[in-house]
Amino acid sequence: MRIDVLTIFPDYLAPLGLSLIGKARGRGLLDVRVHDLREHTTDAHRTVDDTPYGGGPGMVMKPEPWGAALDAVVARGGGAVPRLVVPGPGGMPFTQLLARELAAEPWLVFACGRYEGIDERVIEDAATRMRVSVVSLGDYVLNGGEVAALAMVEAVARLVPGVLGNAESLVEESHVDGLLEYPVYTKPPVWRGLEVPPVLVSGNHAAIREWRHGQRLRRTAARRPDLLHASEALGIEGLGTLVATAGDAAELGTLQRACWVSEAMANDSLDIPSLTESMETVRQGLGEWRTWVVRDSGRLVASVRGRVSPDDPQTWEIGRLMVAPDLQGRGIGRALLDFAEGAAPEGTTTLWLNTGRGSADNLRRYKRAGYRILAGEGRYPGTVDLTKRRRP
Ligand code: J9N
Repeated sequence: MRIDVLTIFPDYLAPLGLSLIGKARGRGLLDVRVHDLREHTTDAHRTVDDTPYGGGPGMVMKPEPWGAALDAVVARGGGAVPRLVVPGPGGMPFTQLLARELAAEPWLVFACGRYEGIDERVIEDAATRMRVSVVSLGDYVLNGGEVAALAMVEAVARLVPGVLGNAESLVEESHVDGLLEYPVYTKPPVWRGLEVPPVLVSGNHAAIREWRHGQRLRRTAARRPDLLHASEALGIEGLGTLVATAGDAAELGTLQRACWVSEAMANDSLDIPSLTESMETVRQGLGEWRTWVVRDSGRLVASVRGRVSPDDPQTWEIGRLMVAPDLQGRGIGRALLDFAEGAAPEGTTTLWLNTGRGSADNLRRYKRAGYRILAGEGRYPGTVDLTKRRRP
């Protein structure tokens, strides 16, 4: 892989001569060339910046040295065309996914800007000849693109086959399966009075696997809740404490109107209790069913309810399963269904629920969850009943 870096501070990239990247260069796996942008100036002062048109603070990098530098690099490519990466706080986020994409390219050019940025026409002009990506390392401001380029080159180069030796295994897990890594320990077994978690020296490999997975979940919830599915981040596990009360009725009524519009459309009918019932009826339902709500920062975003059937003490009825429209598709509904099933009391043998005959999405989800449609009309006109054996 070939990498060219254009900068007014070539010394900033000196670390690329060290460690594994340096060795990979020595072994011919990486061809990294750092160029001084000032070599492409034509005035005695080697000027690379000027004041911004339209006013404002700071200086802008002049287009001419950049145009000449990029032309010179591309001219030495023997007809090949590089992909241009421009570090900048306004770019697309640099992620492990983008690192993998860049690692598959034969040739990258990094254009490191300083000051308030590079004249936009440089990017516009380059884009007529090559793929250009403005890429941000994160939401903070650096003095220039050099440190960002250094980080990106390292993240990309280590993915190039052969760059990492056998000793330095490819650890990508943290940002591949979406959870942070578990904590690691080595000898001595006690250090400054702190013990290594006993499970790690137990020799019980199944227990170690489970402990590590639990640590990954805890860490991710604590440090990076944004990486967890909403169903986990919202703490569905703790739903037992979120039993709805009369104070939730207004929000529940509002949410169910929003959630059942799609059902009205799927069944070509507005005559659906969840859509039309009065707030008084919603409140009444709270007395007749056990209702659970999920709140996200105070906002009621999902709910489900369950009860032992008034007609059959062996049947656990589940109803009003709903997730706010903007949070659907994240597994919250499935988690809530699991939760409501798990709340079925000892002695019940059948799980029961009901949905519109035309509610194709619901029917698909319930079938996938193991429910089967009962023959004939459901409890309400235009609906079907579904049941599933409760696992003991
Ligand atoms: N992520 C990021 C890039 C930058 C740059 S590039 C050139 C100046 C500042 N800051 N933060």
